[in-house]
Amino acid sequence: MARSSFIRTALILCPFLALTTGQNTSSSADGSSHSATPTTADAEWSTTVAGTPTKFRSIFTIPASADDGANLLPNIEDPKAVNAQDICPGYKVSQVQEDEHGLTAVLTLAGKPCNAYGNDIKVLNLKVEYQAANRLVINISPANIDASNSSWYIVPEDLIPRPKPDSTYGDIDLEFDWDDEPSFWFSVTRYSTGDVLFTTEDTTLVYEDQFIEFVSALPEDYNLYGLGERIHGLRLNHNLTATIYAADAGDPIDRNIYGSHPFYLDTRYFKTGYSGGGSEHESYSHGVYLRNLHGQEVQLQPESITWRTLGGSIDLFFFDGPTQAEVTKQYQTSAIGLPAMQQYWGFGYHQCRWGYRNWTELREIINTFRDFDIPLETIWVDIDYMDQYRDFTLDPFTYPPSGVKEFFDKLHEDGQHFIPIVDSAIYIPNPNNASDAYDTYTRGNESGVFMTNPDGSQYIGAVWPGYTVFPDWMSASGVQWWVNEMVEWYKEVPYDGFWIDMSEVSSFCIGSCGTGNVTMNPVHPPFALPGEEGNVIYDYPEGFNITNATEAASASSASSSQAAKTSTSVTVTSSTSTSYLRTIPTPGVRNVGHPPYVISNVQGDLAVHAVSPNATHANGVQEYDVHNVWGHQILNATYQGLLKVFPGKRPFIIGRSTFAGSGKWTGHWGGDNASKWYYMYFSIPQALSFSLFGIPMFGVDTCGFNGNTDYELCSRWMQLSAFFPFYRNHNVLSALAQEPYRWESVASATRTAMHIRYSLLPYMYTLFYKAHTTGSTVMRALAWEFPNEPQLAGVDTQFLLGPSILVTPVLEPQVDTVKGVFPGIIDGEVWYDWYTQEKVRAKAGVNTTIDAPLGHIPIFVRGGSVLPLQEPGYTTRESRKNPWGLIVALSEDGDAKGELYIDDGESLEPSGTLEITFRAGDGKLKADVKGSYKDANALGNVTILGVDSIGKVKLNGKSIDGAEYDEDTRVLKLDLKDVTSCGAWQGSWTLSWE
Ligand code: MIG
Repeated sequence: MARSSFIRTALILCPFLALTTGQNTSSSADGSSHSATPTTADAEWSTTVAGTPTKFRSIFTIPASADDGANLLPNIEDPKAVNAQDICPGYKVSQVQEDEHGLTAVLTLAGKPCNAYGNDIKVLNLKVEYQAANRLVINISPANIDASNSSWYIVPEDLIPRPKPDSTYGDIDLEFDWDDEPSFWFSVTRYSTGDVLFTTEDTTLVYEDQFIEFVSALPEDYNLYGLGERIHGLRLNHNLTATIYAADAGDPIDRNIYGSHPFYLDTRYFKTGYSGGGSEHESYSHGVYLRNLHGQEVQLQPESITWRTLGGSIDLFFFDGPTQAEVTKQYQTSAIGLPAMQQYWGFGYHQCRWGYRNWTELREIINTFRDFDIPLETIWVDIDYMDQYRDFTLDPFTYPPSGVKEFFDKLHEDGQHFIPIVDSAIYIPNPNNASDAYDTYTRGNESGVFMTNPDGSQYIGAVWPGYTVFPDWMSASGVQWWVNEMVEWYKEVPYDGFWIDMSEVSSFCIGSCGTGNVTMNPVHPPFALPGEEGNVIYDYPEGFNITNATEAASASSASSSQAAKTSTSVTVTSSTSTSYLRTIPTPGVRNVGHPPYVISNVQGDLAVHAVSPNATHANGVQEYDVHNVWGHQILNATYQGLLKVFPGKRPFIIGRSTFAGSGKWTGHWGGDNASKWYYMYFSIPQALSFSLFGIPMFGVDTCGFNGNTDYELCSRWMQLSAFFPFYRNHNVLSALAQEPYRWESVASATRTAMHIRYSLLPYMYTLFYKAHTTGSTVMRALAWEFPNEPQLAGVDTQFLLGPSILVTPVLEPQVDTVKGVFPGIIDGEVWYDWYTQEKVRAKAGVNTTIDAPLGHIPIFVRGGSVLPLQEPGYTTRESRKNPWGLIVALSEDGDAKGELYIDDGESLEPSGTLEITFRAGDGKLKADVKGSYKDANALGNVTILGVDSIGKVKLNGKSIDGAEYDEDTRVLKLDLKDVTSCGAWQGSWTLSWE
């Protein structure tokens, strides 16, 4: 395992018993007392949750066995499984027709059908298109497709658009070749270098109705990235089975989780032969995207990649790069769409937890942030606010409608925002109980918007509210119904955006388990909620026993007496032989429930914890064929809804299950991580992967979701996440509270990091504008900005925010230094310490030890950049009224450049914008201002780093007073507030200092 060094479970003294005091246990070890004024709620958040009348209900509990699937052995682990490569005949090529835009041919099965994991397709059409100067696509699909089976093979254009060929383009650097000895194979070569990017030579194409397999060689030491969603290091390991199948699974390492992104980036380094003292390598990158919605398994082995799907077609796109930045742009602009522009407030700080129990408590949380002077932009509520977990409702006791006006008037007046969770499943009311009526269901049912069973009856699964139905986004009125529910609910609850959960789509039982059982509704899920019935959270971060020795000792002794009690209830069964369900392909028949090929799915059976593959859509399409896009479609529907609620404004959505292209509507959070140091590390590769997937609005549950956190982890994590686009702290029900003010050290570390983040908001916003308009990335891997340094290819413990900010976080407990590289130094790059503003003295290509005591996150500014800043206010609304600032970090040659984009921060099509380009060199900084947006804020602090000599300081030729120059640090500081009092960007200007 690539990252095993981060998984230091050995350090944990667990299991601890959760302490029954409401105080966070880390308070004394923190060296200060728990300084937050404990709210009344705080005292109840430990082992017992005095929940609302509608939670922890004494109602029928669905038996746990309802979610037990068949016992399956993944093919890759099955010693008895046949290797399709050994037994399948491959294809022969005929009827080749070629022109300058590509080629078509017919592929005919070259022998007796092998029917390895389905029914062999005897005749295939091959279509190769040179679509654009940088793009080639290879499409292989069955020759005989009709209305009855088209969804098995063809991705509908209206669901996932297919890149269209450019009408004209110049030379293309990708070359397709094929042969049919011994059977059909193909290759894609980068013409200019002769490098073979993909080749199926010496392998067999297997093409069946439930199984496609093609294999390509890869160079030794390959660098592949992507193939998500997964908790994994940034660079994919050479022995990895990357399953792509949307799953409601709390961030297990290396397994398939919420999203589906069948895309990879491949970066190859070559020696240049140059040895003049700079870097001696260069790299070429290309991208590969399989436009296919089916369950997939991409198996990486030391020198090959095997791509398997459970259906669909081969629709394989190659993007020629040759840099990562170009690949990502090509992928987004031609295939999946550019990421949504965010509202400005989306970059403020978000506070969430599962377990905020009423309006009063929410208000107290908001007030306490203010008392501690920790910026809070948005308060989030989890399923607690709902009436019995039903979408578009409020709990009548704890979140009564009567409390709405007071809560929202104040919140919105203060420039703050509210985001509710909205679940994917819809409660189906008990027909025997008139008072159980649920209008959202009734309206949907009348419009026929719910998924069905193959026999046409309603498909009824189970989620939080009890037995539920599931919106069918392919039904004629599904989206319209959802939009209408959003519009109507907004009249009751003036939310500011949506948080979409459970959209894989999750169901807590196999199949239509509610059929015939709806008269029992509401029912309880087949498992205990955190905190419920002795389901106690006793997990702490690694190192808790050291940082919190006293608490850890008492917890551990308490836990041993507890252990004695609980151990009696454990029944150990041992079995020596297990039998597995194996499906033998049947001629002419598909088995969607248990396809013959068993992918390595985290849930095992495809029907576990998800709507089953045989659930049916209004147009007859089976869930089997479109499972991976359910979450994508609810995001689309939600985007439409928000457009209706807020006409002309950018929708704010954070979604759990995404597909290639979801970024055009939504951001994403990393799902159910845990309060462990290794999950803090994994947040970086997960974020960088989502940069590649075109979803830059990404962040994880800061301080950790599952388990209890502690002050040390939470302090480090609050600082790290401050440099992620989406910055949210979220916690599981019943875990100890983890708002940053719960510990003085975390509060102070948070203020420090937030001050930097909020100062940098103009830079972040400009990066997003660039991402939205060009497909550039926001969070960047070091390797992408410094493509000539092969040793950076796997670095994911550090990252860049845009081109100019280097973040080197502490990712382990009990240290006060961190090791990091300063990329580019070999080619003359200069870095400045954010805090001291001095040039970093570091050697090229080696790890440097950097001071990083608790409360300090090392941040460096890249020489050659101009960073636009704004003085932080408590909210982004306040920040936007403050003076601007600039950091001009000069390169070795005394140059720098940068950009600033400004608009109203919310409109889809702003009526005015400002684009400012900065260029520094020869002792001058020029700001070139274009556009018509009115902004009257002055330019406050300008800080110029790396100034070697100084003369008279002038703005547009007029002398400026008050400049401060420090010869030792080489920092020049100016305050231009007075001379720019009518606005920093009223026109272009030049500042000179030589
Ligand atoms: O299965 O709504 O990922 O963020 O707090 C739990 C409760 C359901 C899963 C989400 C998590 C959220 C939780 N939800």
